[in-house]
Amino acid sequence: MAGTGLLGIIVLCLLAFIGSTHPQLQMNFYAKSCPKAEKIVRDYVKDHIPNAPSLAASFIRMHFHDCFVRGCDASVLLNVSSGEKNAVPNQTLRGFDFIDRVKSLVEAECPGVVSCADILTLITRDSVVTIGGPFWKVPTGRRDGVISNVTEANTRIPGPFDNFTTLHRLFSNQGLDTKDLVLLSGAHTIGLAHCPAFSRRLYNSTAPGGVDPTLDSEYAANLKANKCKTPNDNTTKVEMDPGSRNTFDLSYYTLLTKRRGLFQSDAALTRNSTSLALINQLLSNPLKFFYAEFAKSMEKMGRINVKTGSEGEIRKQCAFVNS
Ligand code: HEM
Ligand SMILES: *[C@@H]1O[C@H](CO)[C@@H](O)[C@H](O)[C@H]1NC(C)=O
Ligand SMILES: *[C@@H]1O[C@H](CO)[C@@H](O)[C@H](O)[C@H]1NC(C)=O
Ligand SMILES: *[C@@H]1O[C@H](CO)[C@@H](O)[C@H](O)[C@H]1NC(C)=O
Ligand SMILES: *[C@@H]1O[C@H](CO)[C@@H](O)[C@H](O)[C@H]1NC(C)=O
Ligand SMILES: *[C@@H]1O[C@H](CO)[C@@H](O)[C@H](O)[C@H]1NC(C)=O
Ligand SMILES: *[C@@H]1O[C@H](CO)[C@@H](O)[C@H](O)[C@H]1NC(C)=O
Ligand SMILES: CC(=O)N[C@H]1CO[C@H](CO)[C@@H](O)[C@@H]1O
Repeated sequence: MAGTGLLGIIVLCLLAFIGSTHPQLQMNFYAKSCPKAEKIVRDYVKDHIPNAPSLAASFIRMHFHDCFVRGCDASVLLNVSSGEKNAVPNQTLRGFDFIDRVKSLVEAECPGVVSCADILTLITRDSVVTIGGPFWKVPTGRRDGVISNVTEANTRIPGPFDNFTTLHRLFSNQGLDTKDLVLLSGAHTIGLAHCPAFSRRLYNSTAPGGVDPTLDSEYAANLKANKCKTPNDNTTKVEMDPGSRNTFDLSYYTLLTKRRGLFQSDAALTRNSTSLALINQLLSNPLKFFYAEFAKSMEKMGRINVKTGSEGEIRKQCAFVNS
């Protein structure tokens, strides 16, 4: 009898342990509940991104913004009047309609099963792979949040004028370290930026001529002559990695070492010795080393404060919480 009692206690402890464990993301979480989900996403991306490769940049940035505010829970996709989309850093995001189309296809296959948070994470990875960039594993099982708060987005997402200390603090708040900061910033090897993100470096520095002395003077002159021709041009877009904005290569890091990083936040990465050493390490290794390290940091970012199990919900439409 004593044996049964002990067994009972062990079983109870095990049950309590399982109950208290926060469910983890897992590979192919939808294998039983919606076996075609990941393939539907992948096929749509493979069919459509080649005609719109610049969306890959928008998606990886959107995923980053999502994860930095209340975890990777698709809160960035919500259309609410004071939501994250309204935050300053969000005003230049594109591709919401693309996500809505993928969600509709997945909903048609298995209604109410696959989260928008997972769909955004998968679209991001598949888009980057489609433009020839790195592959990373995307375990799934994220659930969607119901809160999107513009103030939180503005305070948690780093900005282009932030110094190294601030960047380090904002990443550290998310459980990301200096290595993650350097690697994930490498996403600036693709995509575009609007002039207001950097034109104060061209016009508004206290140095003579108004040009930020930490920016290569030839590059600055070129940007002023051909791109951001006035201090308040809000519409012109500039390649962050000129000449290879759809190619996921190492040239972003090369530019940093030539003082041609576009934002103050890019330039800041060369000003801390730990961070600079990481940049040099990436540059002295083959591209596949960067890809492998980038993959690890992306996987880590994709796990930030995820909602799992019974937390949150599975949204029916990515732009709205379920009523
Ligand atoms: C380290 C702090 C970061 C800062 C301060 C920052 C800031 C910015 C800014 C200001 C833009 C230009 C937006 C515009 O004017 O349209 C931008 C673009 C972009 N960012 Fe970042 N970013 C950071 C980190 C990241 C990370 C971690 C990722 C992804 C892993 C990322 C991916 C991108 C991409 C791909 C674009 C181009 C978007 C497009 O072409 O639509 N950034 N970033
Ligand atoms: C959500 O808002 C965006 C613009 O902010 C718009 O393009 C999109 O159509 C809206 N989505 C829905 C489902 O209303
Ligand atoms: C948004 O977040 C801020 C900062 O956490 C908080 O002060 C504010 O009350 C929140 N707004 C809403 C509408 O929840
Ligand atoms: C970095 O920026 C923050 C916020 O603007 C400021 O308080 C801090 O003094 C700056 N740190 C350095 C080392 O410049
Ligand atoms: C330019 O600098 C002045 C004074 O430092 C500041 O008031 C103004 O807001 C700055 N403008 C821009 C676009 O950064
Ligand atoms: C650009 O945006 C700034 C700040 O929102 C505004 O003050 C300025 O008038 C705008 N410039 C143009 C040309 O629209
Ligand atoms: C570089 O940043 C790290 C944080 O990543 C900090 O501990 C270190 O003191 C910084 N080094 C210098 C030289 O500023
Ligand atoms: C893409 C997107 O949703 N952009 C929104 C960002 O915030 C501004 C200001 O509220 C909105 O007008 C945009 O629609």
